[in-house]
Amino acid sequence: MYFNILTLFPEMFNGPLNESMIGRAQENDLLDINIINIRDYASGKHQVTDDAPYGGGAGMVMKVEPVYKAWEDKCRNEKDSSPVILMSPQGRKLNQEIVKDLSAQEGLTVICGHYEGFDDRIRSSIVTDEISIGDYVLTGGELAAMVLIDAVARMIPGVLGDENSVINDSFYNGLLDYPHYTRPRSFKGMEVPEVLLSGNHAEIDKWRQQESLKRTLLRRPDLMEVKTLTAEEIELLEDIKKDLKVKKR
Ligand code: 4GX
Repeated sequence: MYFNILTLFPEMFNGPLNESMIGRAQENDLLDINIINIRDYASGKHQVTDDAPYGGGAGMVMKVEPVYKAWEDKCRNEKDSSPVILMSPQGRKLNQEIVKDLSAQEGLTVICGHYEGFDDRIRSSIVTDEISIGDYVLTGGELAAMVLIDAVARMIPGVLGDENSVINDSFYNGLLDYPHYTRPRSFKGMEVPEVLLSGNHAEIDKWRQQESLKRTLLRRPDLMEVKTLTAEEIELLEDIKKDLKVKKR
């Protein structure tokens, strides 16, 4: 899979995407990240990329032509109609379902805005999707783009060493992850749950499923409302609810 990133701050992408899993994925040619400097497409001696807003008011607006020219030169492709995503707080809020859908694409182009915003004609000319990483305001779209790339790239087969790690993810089955433990068995008086030491894999699976359900119910009840539960999960959930009532008393 490839990513084209249109940005005014190409240097920002150097660290995060060249380390760890995403770094390895690029070395192994599973992932190709093309950083495109919008400033290279700005005209005039000063290569200006922003300007004052029509109608007045504070702040600067990113000009449309440099972004359009960069996209035309490096991203427009007859063979591939990959989405052009604008990172913005006005986009649809990113979640694992969107991440999974995007990972099925051959490539993605991601536009990172700075300043107060873009000339809106960026939207009407090239943007096909607008994504927000959450309801808070960043200084630019670069960090948001890196979050998106990281989440999407790890879904590409082969990027994570162990294919199971995606299947066991938080959210993969719509529930939060269960608790994990490793050595030592005892740490400052806190013990690893007995069942995990039992070697009984049916019991271990059941415990993990139950802990996933319990965490989701207590921490993210909003996720429980949208999830369709299996008969087995409904049964486990009844036990959990009974157990929680007993503890309250
Ligand atoms: N999730 N920002 C983009 C500039 C901007 C404003 C409007 C286009 C249209 C953000 C977020 C985010 C701050 C990135 C404003 N660009 N991006 N930037 N939350 O807050 O994605």
